[in-house]
Amino acid sequence: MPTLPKDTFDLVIAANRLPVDRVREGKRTVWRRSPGGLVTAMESVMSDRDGAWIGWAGVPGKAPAAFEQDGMWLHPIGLSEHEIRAYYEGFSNGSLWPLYHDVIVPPTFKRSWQAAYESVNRRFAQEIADLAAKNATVWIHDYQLQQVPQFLRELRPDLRIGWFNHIPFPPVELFMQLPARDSLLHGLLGSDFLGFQRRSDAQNFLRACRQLLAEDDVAVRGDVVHTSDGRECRAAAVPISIDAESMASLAATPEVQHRAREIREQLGNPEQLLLGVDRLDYTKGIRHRLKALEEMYREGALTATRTKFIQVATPSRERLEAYQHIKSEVEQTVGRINGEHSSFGAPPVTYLHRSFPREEMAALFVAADVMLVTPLRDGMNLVAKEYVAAHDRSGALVLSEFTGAANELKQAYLCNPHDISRTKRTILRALESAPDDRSRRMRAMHRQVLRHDVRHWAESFLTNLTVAPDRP
Ligand code: ADQ
Repeated sequence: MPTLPKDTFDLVIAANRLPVDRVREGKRTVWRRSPGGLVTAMESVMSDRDGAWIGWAGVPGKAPAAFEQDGMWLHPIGLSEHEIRAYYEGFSNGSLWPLYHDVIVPPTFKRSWQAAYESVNRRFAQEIADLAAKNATVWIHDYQLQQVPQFLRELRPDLRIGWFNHIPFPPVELFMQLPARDSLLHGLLGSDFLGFQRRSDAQNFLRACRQLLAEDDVAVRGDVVHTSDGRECRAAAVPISIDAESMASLAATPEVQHRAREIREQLGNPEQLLLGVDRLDYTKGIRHRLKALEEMYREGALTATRTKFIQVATPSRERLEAYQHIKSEVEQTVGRINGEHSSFGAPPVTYLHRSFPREEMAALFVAADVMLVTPLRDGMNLVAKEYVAAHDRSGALVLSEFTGAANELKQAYLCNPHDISRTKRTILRALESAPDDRSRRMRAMHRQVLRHDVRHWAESFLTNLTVAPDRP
């Protein structure tokens, strides 16, 4: 069993998941770094500090021993099968996820889920308290850990505590449905700084504090909540981004460029190639997108031989009923479109329900003339930013107004995915736009994403946390 390199750390990251996956290599089980920008962002801020990351290892049972990987100290948290069902699949993804995404599907509330959420949040707080050095900085991530700041503050008042919400924070009219609403607000208020994807998310949180908490408990002034124990907690927007430079340079490699041409050839060299890439989640608007495309093929606005569509839908949360439901709906619609419009060996829609390496994702982005990002609600949407990073002048982005990304990528072809008729017109506009209009839009968005990358995000979160109002 490895020994701790030192007892405590100046920077502790806590997220539901560790940034590694357990995989089998022959007879051995090894840890492999999970793909994604969060790891890159954290690496960039951990490189000059002593950093540790606390999170669930992704498998039920006792926590494996802590270990070091890529210069990060990784400290697994154990979750029992019951806790996975109640804290993670239940309260986090059955209650909070739908509630925080505009109740696209109805949330389910169960008291036993809430109890498990609280007890897992206490465990995270205890583990952080044990690992954090005196006056250390703690960065907690996402909706699964909203009570950790308060529990941690009770254990370790010396720490500087920040929390970042990767998903939207709902309007108070929806948030107030949550039976545990006061506990969650008090939980978050244990932080010095709360980061949100959009200004409106931060405003929603502040409004919830103002309307739902007793006046002798808190006072909200501007973007700061003053608590009854004399502390201050500030809430602001710090929009997340991607490792844009690395996506841009990967997309420019001869291998990826070659693979992009090959993908188009394999599809019979269509005149136009459309692409969608999403976790298979009901928030992502995949059904609405397919409905728009189905009507366009049926009405002849799109021709199956000339315009092809690739939908990559990553498997997600497959034990939950709402996810099984969206999966079968998507599969039925793809089957219907292809059944009606395919010629031999040449379906208009290619549906890929699996994960791909980064290189293949980059090749898909490069190959696509138009990227369709149409969520009904999305905290940010990194896929939109990845597509824009992979293109500096070609390509076009159709982007839902309900994504955080729409606040920054203003030159996209913006759409309301609920309005199928206008979404169809927007897709056509993107397909038919003049090359210099596309190029002007793409250049502006490319610059924006390269300037505001994931390192910029991590640094600005930590700066906000460091300058957060001093505690008494
Ligand atoms: P997600 O809902 O997971 O994230 P998103 O922001 O689009 O959504 O990130 C998905 C990531 O997975 C992208 O980097 C994408 O390239 C990758 N990916 C998707 N399908 C893949 C596949 N088949 N193979 C390989 N990689 C694949 C949550 C919130 C978002 C917020 C992010 C970050 O819901 O709103 O943007 O966190 O804060």
